[in-house]
This record gives sequence, C-alpha cells and structure tokens, in this order.
Amino acid sequence: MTRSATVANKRSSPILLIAGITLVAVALVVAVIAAKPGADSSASASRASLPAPTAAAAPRPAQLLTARESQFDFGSISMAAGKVSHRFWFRNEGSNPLSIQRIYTSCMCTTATFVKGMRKIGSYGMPGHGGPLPDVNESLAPGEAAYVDVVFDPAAHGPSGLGRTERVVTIERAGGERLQFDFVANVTP
Ligand SMILES: [Cu+2]
Repeated sequence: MTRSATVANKRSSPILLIAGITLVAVALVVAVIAAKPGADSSASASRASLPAPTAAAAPRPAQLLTARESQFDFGSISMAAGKVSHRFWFRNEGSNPLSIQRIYTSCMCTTATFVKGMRKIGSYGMPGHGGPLPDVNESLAPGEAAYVDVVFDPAAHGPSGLGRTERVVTIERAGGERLQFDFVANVTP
C-alpha cells in the first residue's frame, strides 16, 4: 500500500508539475494581457504627441497677411484738441511676396496712409467719397512689416459726432483676405 501510494505520488508529481507550469503560464499570459493596455495607451500617447512637431515643421503658407493688433481705443478725445492718429502694424507671414491692393476707411472723418520704411503712400479715405480710391499696389516681401497711419478727425462731423465713435480701416491684399483695424473713441467737445 505504501509502495503503491509512493508510485501514485510519483505519478501525480509530474501531473502537479504540469498543472503548476500551466498555472504559471496562465498567470504570465494574464499579466501580459493586463500590461498591454498600459503599453497601448502610452504608445497612443506618444503617437498623439507626434503631430505637434509635424505641424510645427509644416511649411509656411505662400500668402499670409497678419495684424499685430486689430483694435485700438483712443479713450476720451476732444474736438477742440483736433486730430488723433494711430499706427496699425501688419506683416507678411507667408513664404511669397504679397501685394497690398487697397486701403479704405469706413468714414470720411478717417484717413489711412500706407507706410513701409521711408515710403508713404496716399491718404486713403472712404470709397466713393470724392471719387473712387486709387489702388495701393505695394508689395511686402516675406517677413516684411508695414503699417497704416490712421488719422481720425473728431471734429469732422460737428456736434453730431460727439460720444462714442467706432471706425474701421480695411486693408485688402491682391487676390486674398482683408485685414480690418477697428478703433473707438469717446468724443467730447
Ligand atoms: Cu466719420
């Protein structure tokens, strides 16, 4: 009986061993499967961060005109003190030269002069007020900046021009987008 028990033990030992190996194997597989989602999420996280450097390395658009500031507040200004002015800067952020085709203002009390370096072009006002406006047709090289010198005459409308005033100066590039510069002022006598 002892012998057969021993034999039985000897026989069952390999079975136990196999069962043990199987358990360890199953545990390993479970561990690997459990670890996978973590590995997957970190992989997808690094994949998600990849488009950022790709976007940064993307070439500049051929044509892009951008404004440094598009709104300005003169605050309180008086008719008696006369005209006020402000410079609105813009820049060619594209990779190709572009042409500033037109500049115009929303009202006859406001004029805009194109200034690039030492060049000053025109005094552009409201379209249709005193005839059609001539085109500007000034080029900007890639990276080059210029500004419009905007002059507002708070007395141009007389007493009816008192109070809060908002005007717009528009710049159009040839075959493309417009930039709009708004300014506000509170006009006092
Ligand atoms: Cu006006």
